[in-house]
Amino acid sequence: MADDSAYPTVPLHPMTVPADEAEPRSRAFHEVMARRRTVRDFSSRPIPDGVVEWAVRTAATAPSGANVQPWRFVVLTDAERKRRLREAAEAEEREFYTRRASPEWLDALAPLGTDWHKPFLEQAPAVIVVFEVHKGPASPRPYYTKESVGIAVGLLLASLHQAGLATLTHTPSPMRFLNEVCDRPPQERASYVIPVGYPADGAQVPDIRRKALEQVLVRL
Ligand code: IYR
Repeated sequence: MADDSAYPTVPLHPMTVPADEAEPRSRAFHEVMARRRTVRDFSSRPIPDGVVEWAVRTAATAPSGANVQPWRFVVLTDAERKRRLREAAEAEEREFYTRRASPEWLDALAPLGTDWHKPFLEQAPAVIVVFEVHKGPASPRPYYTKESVGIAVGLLLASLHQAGLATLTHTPSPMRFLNEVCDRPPQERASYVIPVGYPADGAQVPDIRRKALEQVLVRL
Protein backbone atom coordinates (compact mmCIF):
# COMPACT_ATOMS: atom_id res chain seq x y z
CA MET A 1 0.00 0.00 0.00
CA ALA A 2 1.47 3.35 -0.98
CA ASP A 3 2.23 5.67 1.91
CA ASP A 4 1.02 9.12 0.89
CA SER A 5 -0.12 10.32 4.31
CA ALA A 6 0.83 13.79 5.47
CA TYR A 7 2.46 12.58 8.67
CA PRO A 8 5.29 10.08 9.17
CA THR A 9 4.29 6.44 9.46
CA VAL A 10 6.07 3.13 10.00
CA PRO A 11 4.85 -0.35 9.11
CA LEU A 12 2.66 -2.05 11.71
CA HIS A 13 4.01 -5.40 12.88
CA PRO A 14 0.74 -6.97 14.02
CA MET A 15 0.44 -9.80 16.51
CA THR A 16 -0.35 -12.83 14.41
CA VAL A 17 -2.50 -15.32 16.26
CA PRO A 18 -4.02 -18.16 14.24
CA ALA A 19 -7.81 -17.89 14.33
CA ASP A 20 -8.19 -21.27 16.03
CA GLU A 21 -5.93 -20.12 18.88
CA ALA A 22 -7.71 -16.83 19.55
CA GLU A 23 -10.48 -18.17 21.78
CA PRO A 24 -8.32 -20.57 23.84
CA ARG A 25 -5.76 -17.83 24.39
CA SER A 26 -8.48 -15.40 25.47
CA ARG A 27 -9.84 -17.97 27.85
CA ALA A 28 -6.39 -18.70 29.30
CA PHE A 29 -5.79 -14.97 29.83
CA HIS A 30 -9.15 -14.69 31.54
CA GLU A 31 -8.29 -17.60 33.84
CA VAL A 32 -5.13 -15.79 34.92
CA MET A 33 -6.84 -12.42 35.36
CA ALA A 34 -9.90 -13.84 37.15
CA ARG A 35 -7.60 -14.96 39.96
CA ARG A 36 -6.56 -11.38 40.73
CA ARG A 37 -7.86 -10.19 44.07
CA THR A 38 -7.27 -6.93 45.84
CA VAL A 39 -5.07 -7.78 48.82
CA ARG A 40 -4.74 -5.74 52.03
CA ASP A 41 -2.42 -8.02 53.97
CA PHE A 42 1.16 -8.18 52.64
CA SER A 43 4.21 -10.30 53.45
CA SER A 44 7.62 -8.63 53.79
CA ARG A 45 9.01 -11.13 51.22
CA PRO A 46 10.98 -9.08 48.68
CA ILE A 47 9.80 -8.49 45.14
CA PRO A 48 12.12 -10.18 42.59
CA ASP A 49 14.38 -7.72 40.74
CA GLY A 50 13.04 -6.17 37.58
CA VAL A 51 9.36 -7.07 38.02
CA VAL A 52 8.20 -3.59 39.00
CA GLU A 53 10.23 -2.00 36.20
CA TRP A 54 8.71 -4.36 33.59
CA ALA A 55 5.24 -3.64 34.94
CA VAL A 56 5.83 0.11 34.64
CA ARG A 57 7.13 -0.37 31.09
CA THR A 58 3.95 -2.31 30.32
CA ALA A 59 1.75 0.36 31.93
CA ALA A 60 3.51 2.96 29.82
CA THR A 61 2.42 1.14 26.62
CA ALA A 62 -1.16 2.27 27.30
CA PRO A 63 -2.91 4.40 24.68
CA SER A 64 -3.29 8.03 25.76
CA GLY A 65 -5.08 11.15 24.55
CA ALA A 66 -2.98 12.72 21.75
CA ASN A 67 -0.20 10.30 22.79
CA VAL A 68 0.82 12.68 25.59
CA GLN A 69 1.48 9.74 27.97
CA PRO A 70 0.47 11.85 30.98
CA TRP A 71 1.67 9.50 33.72
CA ARG A 72 4.42 9.26 36.31
CA PHE A 73 5.00 6.18 38.46
CA VAL A 74 6.80 6.79 41.75
CA VAL A 75 8.06 3.62 43.44
CA LEU A 76 8.62 3.88 47.19
CA THR A 77 10.68 1.13 48.84
CA ASP A 78 12.51 3.07 51.53
CA ALA A 79 11.08 2.28 55.00
CA GLU A 80 11.18 5.89 56.20
CA ARG A 81 9.43 7.14 53.06
CA LYS A 82 6.72 4.47 53.43
CA ARG A 83 6.29 5.44 57.10
CA ARG A 84 5.71 9.07 56.10
CA LEU A 85 3.26 7.93 53.44
CA ARG A 86 1.32 5.83 55.95
CA GLU A 87 1.23 8.59 58.54
CA ALA A 88 -0.08 11.18 56.07
CA ALA A 89 -2.57 8.78 54.44
CA GLU A 90 -3.96 7.67 57.80
CA ALA A 91 -4.54 11.31 58.81
CA GLU A 92 -6.68 11.83 55.66
CA GLU A 93 -8.42 8.50 56.02
CA ARG A 94 -9.33 9.15 59.65
CA GLU A 95 -11.08 12.32 58.47
CA PHE A 96 -12.79 10.36 55.72
CA TYR A 97 -14.10 7.57 57.94
CA THR A 98 -15.11 9.78 60.85
CA ARG A 99 -16.41 12.91 59.04
CA ARG A 100 -16.33 13.13 55.27
CA ALA A 101 -17.89 9.85 54.15
CA SER A 102 -21.69 9.79 53.92
CA PRO A 103 -23.54 6.99 55.76
CA GLU A 104 -24.41 5.60 52.32
CA TRP A 105 -20.73 5.44 51.35
CA LEU A 106 -19.77 3.77 54.64
CA ASP A 107 -22.53 1.20 54.08
CA ALA A 108 -21.15 0.43 50.61
CA LEU A 109 -17.68 -0.13 52.08
CA ALA A 110 -18.86 -2.33 54.95
CA PRO A 111 -18.41 -5.66 53.06
CA LEU A 112 -14.76 -4.75 52.41
CA GLY A 113 -13.98 -4.33 56.11
CA THR A 114 -11.82 -1.25 55.51
CA ASP A 115 -11.14 1.49 58.07
CA TRP A 116 -8.61 4.31 58.52
CA HIS A 117 -5.74 2.03 59.52
CA LYS A 118 -3.38 1.53 56.56
CA PRO A 119 -0.58 -0.79 57.79
CA PHE A 120 -0.15 -2.17 54.26
CA LEU A 121 1.50 1.12 53.26
CA GLU A 122 4.49 0.07 55.38
CA GLN A 123 4.20 -3.73 55.14
CA ALA A 124 4.25 -4.01 51.34
CA PRO A 125 7.85 -3.99 50.07
CA ALA A 126 6.96 -1.42 47.39
CA VAL A 127 4.26 1.19 46.99
CA ILE A 128 3.69 2.64 43.52
CA VAL A 129 2.14 6.11 43.55
CA VAL A 130 0.68 6.97 40.14
CA PHE A 131 0.48 10.62 39.15
CA GLU A 132 -1.36 12.34 36.31
CA VAL A 133 0.97 14.82 34.63
CA HIS A 134 -0.87 18.06 33.82
CA LYS A 135 0.35 21.06 31.82
CA GLY A 136 3.51 22.52 33.33
CA PRO A 137 6.85 24.12 32.48
CA ALA A 138 8.10 20.91 30.82
CA SER A 139 4.86 19.02 30.19
CA PRO A 140 2.24 19.57 27.46
CA ARG A 141 -1.49 19.78 28.06
CA PRO A 142 -2.85 16.23 28.31
CA TYR A 143 -6.23 15.07 26.99
CA TYR A 144 -8.47 12.37 28.47
CA THR A 145 -6.05 12.31 31.37
CA LYS A 146 -8.09 10.20 33.78
CA GLU A 147 -8.96 7.70 31.09
CA SER A 148 -5.35 7.44 29.89
CA VAL A 149 -3.93 6.96 33.38
CA GLY A 150 -6.74 4.54 34.27
CA ILE A 151 -5.89 2.32 31.30
CA ALA A 152 -2.19 2.44 32.23
CA VAL A 153 -3.01 1.39 35.79
CA GLY A 154 -5.08 -1.53 34.46
CA LEU A 155 -2.08 -2.75 32.50
CA LEU A 156 0.16 -2.23 35.54
CA LEU A 157 -2.11 -4.36 37.75
CA ALA A 158 -2.32 -7.08 35.06
CA SER A 159 1.45 -7.22 34.66
CA LEU A 160 2.12 -7.45 38.40
CA HIS A 161 -0.60 -10.08 38.79
CA GLN A 162 0.74 -12.34 36.04
CA ALA A 163 4.16 -12.15 37.75
CA GLY A 164 2.57 -13.56 40.92
CA LEU A 165 2.41 -10.30 42.86
CA ALA A 166 -0.55 -8.91 44.71
CA THR A 167 -1.72 -5.31 44.61
CA LEU A 168 -4.15 -3.00 46.33
CA THR A 169 -5.67 -0.08 44.45
CA HIS A 170 -5.76 2.35 47.34
CA THR A 171 -7.27 5.81 46.97
CA PRO A 172 -6.64 8.09 49.92
CA SER A 173 -8.57 11.28 49.41
CA PRO A 174 -7.66 14.09 49.00
CA MET A 175 -4.25 13.15 47.61
CA ARG A 176 -2.34 16.45 47.58
CA PHE A 177 -0.14 15.29 50.47
CA LEU A 178 1.42 12.80 48.05
CA ASN A 179 3.29 15.55 46.17
CA GLU A 180 5.32 16.26 49.28
CA VAL A 181 5.80 12.62 50.28
CA CYS A 182 6.94 11.77 46.73
CA ASP A 183 8.88 14.99 45.94
CA ARG A 184 6.72 15.75 42.88
CA PRO A 185 5.95 19.18 41.36
CA PRO A 186 2.42 20.70 41.46
CA GLN A 187 1.53 19.84 37.83
CA GLU A 188 1.66 16.19 38.89
CA ARG A 189 -1.49 15.00 40.70
CA ALA A 190 -1.59 11.64 42.39
CA SER A 191 -4.50 9.41 41.50
CA TYR A 192 -3.61 5.91 42.76
CA VAL A 193 -1.54 4.48 45.61
CA ILE A 194 -0.71 0.85 44.86
CA PRO A 195 1.02 -1.32 47.47
CA VAL A 196 2.73 -4.28 45.77
CA GLY A 197 4.12 -7.51 47.18
CA TYR A 198 3.35 -11.09 48.05
CA PRO A 199 0.25 -11.72 50.15
CA ALA A 200 0.86 -12.51 53.82
CA ASP A 201 0.67 -16.21 54.71
CA GLY A 202 -2.97 -17.05 55.32
CA ALA A 203 -4.22 -13.72 53.94
CA GLN A 204 -8.00 -13.51 53.73
CA VAL A 205 -10.02 -11.50 51.22
CA PRO A 206 -13.66 -10.37 51.31
CA ASP A 207 -16.24 -12.94 50.22
CA ILE A 208 -17.47 -10.94 47.25
CA ARG A 209 -18.28 -12.05 43.68
CA ARG A 210 -17.86 -10.68 40.19
CA LYS A 211 -20.94 -10.03 38.12
CA ALA A 212 -21.83 -12.69 35.57
CA LEU A 213 -21.23 -12.04 31.87
CA GLU A 214 -24.96 -11.52 31.23
CA GLN A 215 -24.96 -8.71 33.79
CA VAL A 216 -22.14 -6.80 32.18
CA LEU A 217 -22.42 -7.60 28.45
CA VAL A 218 -25.09 -6.26 26.13
CA ARG A 219 -25.10 -7.61 22.59
CA LEU A 220 -26.99 -5.62 19.96
N1 IYR B 1 -10.23 5.60 50.49
C1 IYR B 1 -10.75 4.85 51.62
C2 IYR B 1 -12.16 4.41 51.42
C3 IYR B 1 -12.45 3.46 50.32
C4 IYR B 1 -13.25 3.87 49.28
C5 IYR B 1 -13.61 2.98 48.31
I1 IYR B 1 -14.91 3.60 46.87
C6 IYR B 1 -13.18 1.64 48.35
O1 IYR B 1 -13.53 0.73 47.35
C7 IYR B 1 -12.38 1.21 49.40
C8 IYR B 1 -11.99 2.15 50.39
C9 IYR B 1 -9.84 3.67 51.96
O2 IYR B 1 -8.89 3.40 51.19
O3 IYR B 1 -10.05 3.01 52.97
